[in-house]
Amino acid sequence: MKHPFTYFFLIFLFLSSCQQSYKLAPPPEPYGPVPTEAQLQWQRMEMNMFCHFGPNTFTGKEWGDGTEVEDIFNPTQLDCRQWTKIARAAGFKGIILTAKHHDGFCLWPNPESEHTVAQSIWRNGKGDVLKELSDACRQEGVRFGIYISPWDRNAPTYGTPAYNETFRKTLESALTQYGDIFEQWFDGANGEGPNGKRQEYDWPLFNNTVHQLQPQALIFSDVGPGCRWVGNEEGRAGRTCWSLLNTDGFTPGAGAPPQDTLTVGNRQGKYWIPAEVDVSIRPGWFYRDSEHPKSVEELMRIYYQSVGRNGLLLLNVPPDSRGLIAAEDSARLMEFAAALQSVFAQDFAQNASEIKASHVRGEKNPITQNLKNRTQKTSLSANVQAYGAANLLDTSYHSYWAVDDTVHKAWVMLDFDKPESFNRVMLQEYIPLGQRVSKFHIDIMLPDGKWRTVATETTIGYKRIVLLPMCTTKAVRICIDESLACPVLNRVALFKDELYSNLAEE
Ligand code: FUL
Repeated sequence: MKHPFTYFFLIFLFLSSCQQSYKLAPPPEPYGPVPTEAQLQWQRMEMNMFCHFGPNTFTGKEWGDGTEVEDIFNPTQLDCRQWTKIARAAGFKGIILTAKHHDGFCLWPNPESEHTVAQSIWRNGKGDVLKELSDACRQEGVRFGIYISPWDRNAPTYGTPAYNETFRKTLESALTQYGDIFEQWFDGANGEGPNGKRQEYDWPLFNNTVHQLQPQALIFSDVGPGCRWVGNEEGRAGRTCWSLLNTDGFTPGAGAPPQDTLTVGNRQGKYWIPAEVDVSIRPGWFYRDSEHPKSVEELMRIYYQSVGRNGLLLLNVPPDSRGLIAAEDSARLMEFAAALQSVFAQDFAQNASEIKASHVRGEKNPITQNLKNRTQKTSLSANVQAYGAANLLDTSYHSYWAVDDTVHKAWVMLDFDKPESFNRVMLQEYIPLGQRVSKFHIDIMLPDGKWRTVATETTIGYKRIVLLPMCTTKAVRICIDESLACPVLNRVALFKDELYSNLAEE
């Protein structure tokens, strides 16, 4: 007979193991800077449309010099509903319009300026593009944003302190008449005005005005504070792309951090300022008959290198001089949308029979979750329900796989009954808790049971789509190798791009 102490000891062990699995570990604390609710909503829009429209549409210039006569702006068939319908059908969630480009011409009757639609022949000076587009956006369920260039080659006061106040009033006029604005786009360009002088911009005044009048609007500039320029106009976020940026001591324009820093962001940066990737579907920002839209393949490359690299894609589709998006561009956008649909319609990770995690928050041992009867959750411990790797496969944004705070290296593995083929791996970090992962790799299992590494990458962020050669395998493993705090992921998905399978990480 065993010593009674042995029984006590066994009972104690049993009870403590029960406690281990039934007591829910608290969720991970946020790490570092995190997005505001508005920044999170913005990031989840993923693709927005940019519209460059104004006197340049009629003169064929990229930068008007401010001397253009107002009557040159005369779109014969303006129909903003056509723009918003196309935007929605193509999958864009918002539209940003150049309300005032560097030439100073305002697409709305701005009382602060003598160089606006009100002075033009268009609709006898009664037209207002901001009104028409904001109404069309509301009708179509697309969010509305405004680009206003502080650089003004027409304003007589440009280059004097008085201009900052004129610009503040200009903002006030644009931001108070057209409903909710989701993004205020500030161009950092700072050239000379009509009197040959440059302006010293009062950025705190401009930003405060936006914050006051449209508190939910994100301010875009080279340095944010809502979102940042990605540092190029080629449609390319960094293969490493942090949503964090150090901006103390920097300003938009010439005072911005180097462009490659904007492309990559700052690991452990001080502020959450995610990257926005602005690029034009055409060679220029404004419409020209002689130019043509990019191919679907190029648009897919841009998608993978923007949305697929933790950026938001702002694709410029410039309306023509009729005030319509050209048929060629519209057709190209529909082909692009169809290509995206063909890739992302089927997630092959959903066919997995099991998912195994090296770690699950609050659990001592690796956990395997059978995916065949996922509805039967009752047999799972509270921790596995809350933090298990099966959460990576549901489409609920707020459920995630998490590990203990001390664990910074961990893997998840998907097992299939029969081999699956895929060439795109989509990963998402649960960014409401911060951006954490700084290095990961992907392995596939070879027929002999050995693992082969098919990708080694760095950041994930809101979304990372890794481009692989076509893989056919019965098991795939995502290994987090380095993370600034315990990794927290909310999605793993596997897709097949057969049309543009030649696109690779570069
Ligand atoms: C730049 C401008 O100079 C271009 O004309 C264009 O508007 C682009 C989006 O931003 O800074």
